[in-house]
Amino acid sequence: GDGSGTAVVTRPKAKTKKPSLYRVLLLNDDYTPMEFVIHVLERFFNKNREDATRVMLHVHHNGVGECGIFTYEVAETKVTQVMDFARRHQHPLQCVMEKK
Ligand code: TYC
Repeated sequence: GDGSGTAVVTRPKAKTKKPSLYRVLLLNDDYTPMEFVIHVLERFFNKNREDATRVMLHVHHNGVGECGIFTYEVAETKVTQVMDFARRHQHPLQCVMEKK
């Protein structure tokens, strides 16, 4: 039923394949300002300041960290946006994607 008390007839549905997922990662470097990385995480990955700071510090201390998990097309768009933004600001920040 649908919770409304009415009878709802359902049929088995041919299930389509789930899309492959990709992890988008930021890489540490010695030159990109911490504040710039926080801004990138807020702007392109919709993180609040607290989460953005946590991810940035994780990358700073561990060399790499996850920004999010997306379908291929979205992940590719994020990587391109971040790389273009970093280059425009003349920072060496690297953003990559990997299959989950
Ligand atoms: N290591 C940089 C610094 O000390 C900060 C930084 C953090 C750079 C994360 C890149 O993905 C990065 N200014």
